[in-house]
Amino acid sequence: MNHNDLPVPDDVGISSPASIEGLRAQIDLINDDLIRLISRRAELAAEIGHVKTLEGRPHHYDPAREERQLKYIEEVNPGPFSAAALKSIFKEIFRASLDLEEANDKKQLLVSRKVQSADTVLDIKGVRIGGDAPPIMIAGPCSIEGEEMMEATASFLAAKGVRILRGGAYKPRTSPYGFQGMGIDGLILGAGAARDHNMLFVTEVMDTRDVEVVAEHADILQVGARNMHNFALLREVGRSGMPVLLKRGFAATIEEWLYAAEYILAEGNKQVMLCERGIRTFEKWTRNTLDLSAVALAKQETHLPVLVDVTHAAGRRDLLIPLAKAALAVGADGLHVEVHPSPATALSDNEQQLDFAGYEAFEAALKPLMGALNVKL
Ligand SMILES: [Mn+2]
Repeated sequence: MNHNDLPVPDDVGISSPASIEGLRAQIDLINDDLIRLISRRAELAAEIGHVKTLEGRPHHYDPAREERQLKYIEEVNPGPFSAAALKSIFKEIFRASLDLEEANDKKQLLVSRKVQSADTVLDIKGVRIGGDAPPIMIAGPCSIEGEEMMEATASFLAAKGVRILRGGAYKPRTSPYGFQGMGIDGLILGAGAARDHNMLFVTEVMDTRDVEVVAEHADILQVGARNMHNFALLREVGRSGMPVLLKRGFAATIEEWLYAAEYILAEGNKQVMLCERGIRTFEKWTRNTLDLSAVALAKQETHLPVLVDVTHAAGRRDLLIPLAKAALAVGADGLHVEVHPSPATALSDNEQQLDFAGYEAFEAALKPLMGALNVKL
């Protein structure tokens, strides 16, 4: 018996049945290393995801980066795996990492119900919006055009129990030659009319430079559909600490809309109302397509009040009542409708604003539904 025949310990044998155990033990150790390394890799990926979100990049998938990594893996592959096999293993790791990046990050969104399960209820000078509060009505002209028309509208709406008066002083018009609004004079008129009738005043702010002056006159700052992606403006209205009515962009996904709200909340301002106002589709018989599933989803995913602007959704008066009913049925916390003493002569949106008689019919049709919703079903 020479020394080669000496019994060897189980875990270093290579030809006895025990040697399989030995190899498996080595694999187990490698698995431990792999788990540790993959987990470390996942932590880094999640960190990258968070940075991307903070930079306003909701889409985390970066195909160019993935392509470069796969190319590198192919180049340094020592075998015995084929390049294709090794790449498919890594693709699985990439996919799991991306899922983690996105899932983790969504969990941390301040707008999410995962962060706050209870509804946010705004209380603006005693006017409650969201949660168990009855649906609210925001009404008023598209544009502020003068003192008389604002006074007439505010007086009419206040008598109807409307607590929030709208009116545009800065108008984002499709054409640069369209009526651009009265500016600061409009703010003064709108705020004055609202104050005289114990109403809140909401008006759009379009420019970061105007946030301060609009905040001086308005009770609620509106960020319009065309500015939903204006991240500097979102941050600025966030910093203002004022209640914000955030309209959904007409080509914005629900996710982009919620991220826009996140910008405001990230500045420490939780007083945000979301407002669906119709999205652009292939349909031509309506100005926009009212996306009611977005209302239901936003209610489900976020704790913020969700309103529906029926005026801009369809862009036609004959659909206002059915769309408003539908909005309340899917859980909208309020409605937004444009009312003008004389829509035919209005300087903007004259095709779709309601006159006083039209508003009376609108209100009468909705009252039973809004009344029913006063009691939490
Ligand atoms: Mn309008």
